[in-house]
Amino acid sequence: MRKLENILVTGGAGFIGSNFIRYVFNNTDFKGKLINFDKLTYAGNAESLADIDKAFGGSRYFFVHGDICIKDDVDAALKKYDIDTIIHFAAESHVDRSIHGPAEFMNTNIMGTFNLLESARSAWSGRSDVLFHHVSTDEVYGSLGDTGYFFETTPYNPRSPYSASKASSDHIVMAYNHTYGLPVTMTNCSNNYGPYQFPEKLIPVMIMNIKDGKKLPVYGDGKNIRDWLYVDDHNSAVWAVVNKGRNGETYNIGGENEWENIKLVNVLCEKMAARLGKEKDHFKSLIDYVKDRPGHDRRYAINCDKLKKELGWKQAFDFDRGLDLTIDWFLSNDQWISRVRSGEYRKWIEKNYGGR
Ligand code: NAD
Ligand code: TDX
Repeated sequence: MRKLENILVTGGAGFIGSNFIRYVFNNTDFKGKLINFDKLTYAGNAESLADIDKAFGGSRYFFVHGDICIKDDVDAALKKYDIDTIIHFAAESHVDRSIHGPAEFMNTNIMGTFNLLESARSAWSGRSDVLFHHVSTDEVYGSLGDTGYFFETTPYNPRSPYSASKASSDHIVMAYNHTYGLPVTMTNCSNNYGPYQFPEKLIPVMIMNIKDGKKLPVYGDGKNIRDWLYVDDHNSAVWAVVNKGRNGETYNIGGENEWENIKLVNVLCEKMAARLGKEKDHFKSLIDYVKDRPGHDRRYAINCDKLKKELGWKQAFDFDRGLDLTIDWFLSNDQWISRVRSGEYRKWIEKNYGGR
């Protein structure tokens, strides 16, 4: 039986991690303590959880400014909070950045995960009431042609520095389960979207550029396909796996919602036009086909039947509703956006931690 009393969430100040923490406090019957362990890189913004900090800070929610690559940071947090569950979101996550600067991806995603596993192995020696849950991506499976799906059994074939670093970490996690008996579960998810996504990924880039009347950069021919999932649906799946997933198993999570990039950008243009009082096609003239991403994977599509059948999970947000929620969030959170864009949010770290 899993204890699930004191949870360490790595990367909880990022896009999915911050939504996950909010989901656990607001939508589940979890009664224990949750520790958000985050380095606060460019993608980490502790302000994204101001509401949770206000409601639960110091009693059930704690923030630790730490680096998964520094063993002392991890060991100290595991000990201080008597951690029995690690949910590992922390990573360098943006494919374009991995092409321009792969080193940090290898360090954080591979060595950071290895470091966490080592700390967990020594802190939890011989225990079976603990869990290391690893959050991964569908990109480890490579790229699909016009047909077919990624299953849990699909051989790994990562093709970008980002996906190769995530694939490596997935293998190391499973090796710790097989070799040392460390209790682990893993999830491989498709493209997420929703509130608090850092404005470098496709959907927030397009929403914000439309709002500002800037060009909309579509890579290559715009016909690459992604399977989009609302972030709360990812988080309900992770919560289900952490609670009920079988030890040593991987579960695919997907939206069953495939879109060509250019079709999605057109929908965003139309939804924004409706909100900003413009003609339906007004913003489409901003679409700008630009040089393709090197090694750009053509199509991702997830089969998530295992998760549905075994754990009874299903998506709760259809794409229309999820996009409306996302657009409305970005249109009504100017302060978060301007602080993220200007770098102002980083002053929080300077004030609280002397700028480390
Ligand atoms: P993100 O880039 O928004 O957030 C990453 C977080 O990790 C940030 O808060 C950052 O400060 C933190 N972090 C980075 N390096 C760290 C370190 N060394 N020590 C501690 N914290 C560190 O990423 P995201 O989009 O929220 O993705 C979260 C996880 O989900 C990643 O593991 C990613 O691979 C995976 N994933 C993402 C998607 C997606 O569509 N965004 C899809 C599938 C899987
Ligand atoms: O400006 C853009 N123009 C464009 O055409 C951007 C930012 C992206 N794109 C294309 C590239 C992809 O085909 O849109 C698609 C989505 O791109 P991203 O938002 O960068 O996501 P992707 O590369 O698919 O990876 C995402 O999903 C899987 C996350 O960033 C990963 O962390 C996750 O593992």
